[in-house]
Amino acid sequence: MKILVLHGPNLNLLGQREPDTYGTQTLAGINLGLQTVAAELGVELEFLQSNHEGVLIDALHARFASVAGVVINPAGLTHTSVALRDALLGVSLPFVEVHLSNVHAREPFRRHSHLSDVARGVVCGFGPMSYELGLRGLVEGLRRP
Ligand code: CA2
Repeated sequence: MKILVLHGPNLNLLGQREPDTYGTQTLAGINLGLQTVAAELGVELEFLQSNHEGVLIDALHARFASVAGVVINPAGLTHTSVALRDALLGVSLPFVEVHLSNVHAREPFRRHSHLSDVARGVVCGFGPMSYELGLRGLVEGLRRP
């Protein structure tokens, strides 16, 4: 089983800026931690980070036939992107939305997500562990008969 892990805009800066909000872990470190969980679960991961909405959408179009589901941190696109929502619905892939920070404890505009109501699940506020919990939840759900 292959899972696509998508990281949205600015997450390439992790570990270099705003450690009080997003922690000190780099994106490479998060991906490495996810690889350990994936090995335990017996699944394969494919990673992509992009600062461009269209690149993320193109990746969904290109990969939907070869992956079983998606773990996505849509970053700022969470709160703005109808196009990303349409793409996730369009490819009919089960996905989990994850956030490092607790978006409900921050500015009011972060409380709305264009994706949450069509996600299998949403995990936020646990730092890099949000991704790991999201991956575990997604795979467990996909394996349930
Ligand atoms: O908490 C999260 O994971 C977010 O998805 C992060 C987004 C933010 O817009 C969402 O509301 C919540 C921002 C990602 C920006 O990442 C940075 C990392 C380091 C330095 C600056 C930005």
